[in-house]
Parts: sequence; C-alpha cells; structure tokens
Amino acid sequence: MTDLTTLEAELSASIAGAADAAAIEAIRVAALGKSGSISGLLKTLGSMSPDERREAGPAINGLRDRVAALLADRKAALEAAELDARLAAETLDLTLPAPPRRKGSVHPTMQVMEEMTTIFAEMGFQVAEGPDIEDDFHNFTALNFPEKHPAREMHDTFFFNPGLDGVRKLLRTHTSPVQVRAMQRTNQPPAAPWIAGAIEPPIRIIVPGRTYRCDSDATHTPMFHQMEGLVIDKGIHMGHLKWTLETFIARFFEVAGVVSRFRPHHFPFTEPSAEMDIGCDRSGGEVKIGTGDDWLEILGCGMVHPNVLRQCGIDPDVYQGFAFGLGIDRLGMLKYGMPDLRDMFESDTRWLSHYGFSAFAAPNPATGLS
Ligand code: 2NM
Repeated sequence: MTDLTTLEAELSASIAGAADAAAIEAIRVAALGKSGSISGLLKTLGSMSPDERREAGPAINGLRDRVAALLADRKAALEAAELDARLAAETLDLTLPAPPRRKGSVHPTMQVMEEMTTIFAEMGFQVAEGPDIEDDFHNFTALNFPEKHPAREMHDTFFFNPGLDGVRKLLRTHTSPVQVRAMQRTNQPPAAPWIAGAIEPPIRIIVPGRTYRCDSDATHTPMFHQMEGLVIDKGIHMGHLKWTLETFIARFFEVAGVVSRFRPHHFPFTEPSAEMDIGCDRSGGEVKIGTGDDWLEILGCGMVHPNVLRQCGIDPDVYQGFAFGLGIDRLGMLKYGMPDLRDMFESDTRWLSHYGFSAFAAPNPATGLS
C-alpha cells in the first residue's frame, strides 16, 4: 500500500510540474502505457489470491483513474494557458497593404464594340439586339436568300437538330435577323395600350453581336463579332450610305482625309451591293489608314433589297434603306495591330493583359472616345 501511496504522490508531483503537452504525454506513457508502472501493477492482480485481489484491485484501479483524471486536467490547463499566451502575443496590423491582385482587362473586341457604338450613337443610331439562335426565316428567307443558296448549306451554317416541333434552328450567320425583327416591328399596332400609335420609320439602328460560321483558319474563327447597321426612311440613297461610312471610318481610325471606293458586289439582301475599300499604305510592313495609294477592303454594304422590305412589312415604294456589315474583331486587329485573329479567343491571360483595356477607359456616348 505504501508503494501505491508513494507512486501516486510521485506521479501527482510530476503531473503538476509538467510544462507542456509533450511532458504530459511522456508521463501518461510511463504510468498508463503498455509497460507503464500502473499497467504493471494491474498485471499483478492475475497472480494474487482472491483475498489479496479483493483489497488490491480497487486500490490499483482507483489509482489508475485518479492519475488519468489528473493527466486530463493538467493537459486542459496547459492548452488553455498556451491559447492565452498566443492571443496575447499575436497582433494583426490592419494598416499593412493588401497583397496585389491580378487585374482583369477589357477584351479588345468589347473595347472596339464600345468605340463603334459610341461613334454611331453620336450620329443618331440606336443599338438593337436579338437572339443568337435563330430560324431559317429570320436568318435567310426574309433576307431574300434563294431556297438553294449555298450559304444555307451545312458548310457555312451551324444547324441544330430539329426540335420536337420539327423546326430546325441555327446559329445566326450574321446579325441581319435582328434588322429583320426591327423592320417587322414597324407599322405594327401598339405593343401595349400605353404605347402610342404604330412605330414608324425612320429606323436608324446598329446591331453588334456574335455571329457563327463553320469556318476556321488564320483569318476566320467559327464565332466572330459583327456590327451591322440599317437606316430606313423616305428618300434614302447611296449618298447617305457613303457619308455615314466615311464619317465613321475617319472617326474610328482618327484620320482626317479617308478616301474610299465602292466595288460592285453581290449580297442577296441588298441591291445594289458593294464592298467598300479605304485608302491605305502598306509600305512600312503594317497597314496605315488614311495615306498611301493602296486599298483595303473594310466592309460590305448596299441598298436594302425591295424583297427584304416587303418580307418585313415595309412598302418599298414609300421607304428605302441602306445597310452595312463590319467585322468587329477584324477592325480591332487593324486599329490595335493584333496579328492573328485566332489569338482573340484563346483566353491566354498574357495576350489579354497585353492587348486588353482598362475598364476605367471604356468609351461611351457621354464621355466620348478616350
Ligand atoms: C452586310 C452587307 C450588306 C445587311 C442587310 C441587312 C438587311 F437586314 F437590311 F437586309 N442587314 N445587313 C447587310 C448588307 C450586311 O454585311 C456584310
């Protein structure tokens, strides 16, 4: 018995004196571990007589429980003291500068789209938008594409499988279906009782957006951005078209004397149709706009075909219109010197931070171009 009393006193003293969790663990192993002192005593119970065991059993088990409780208490006290010490020592300096964050940038396509929108908005155009997923009527039929026109074939157009209603949808190959929808809205009864009268021409809209063609090489991506424009009014002629586009080009490229020429072309939706070239200089290895005696094809345009006006519910004997289509990505490459169209949609962050624009420099009709 004195053995037990002595052992308990020794263990109590060393537990009380343990300085950290490691010391507590060492004492636990020495006393209660597999070959610990108390575990050794417990093993002696097996060889005792029943009378001896009746006395020694409760004594040794009691010792084991008391030592285990002391160990747990001391461990908890040490942990609490350690936390207090850490809280007292640690400080947070809220005046330190935050670690730098990578800045995003505005994609050149979006920057150029805003620049173009700003210029056309100053000329009195409104922005119109429409769905990317279209049907045959709005993308082709209303635009005077003959039934067997090659552009309708799988080669150029991304078609969807027909839906449950049997209707075949497609990804628009140009933004013209939006112009179709805009023309269809004219001369219609008011959309709601509080909207006065029918919406009548003039129409002056630009339509920026994504367009899709099954085509991919150095100068074509399957998705690209177009801006088309449409003006419908009485007495509209090619002179209006020429002034509008020359004025736009001069402002966009920031050059004074843009010279242009119109080459006859064919589009199903315009008659006459033309491609517009602007004067440029290629002698320095890059294209310079506004000087030189070379030509650069910049856009397609024409007078809206009477069949298109009729399909959209506008009387071609009363109203005329001009339309044009510009490639936004291509115009951006020209203005900001990006060599390969395919880089534009690779999402390479090095390219984006090199060619991207600050979100704080976004042009708009209120602040103008930067
Ligand atoms: C172009 C070229 C020429 C055009 C025509 C129409 C519409 F809807 F009025 F018929 N919208 N866009 C057009 C005309 C587009 O892109 C090269």
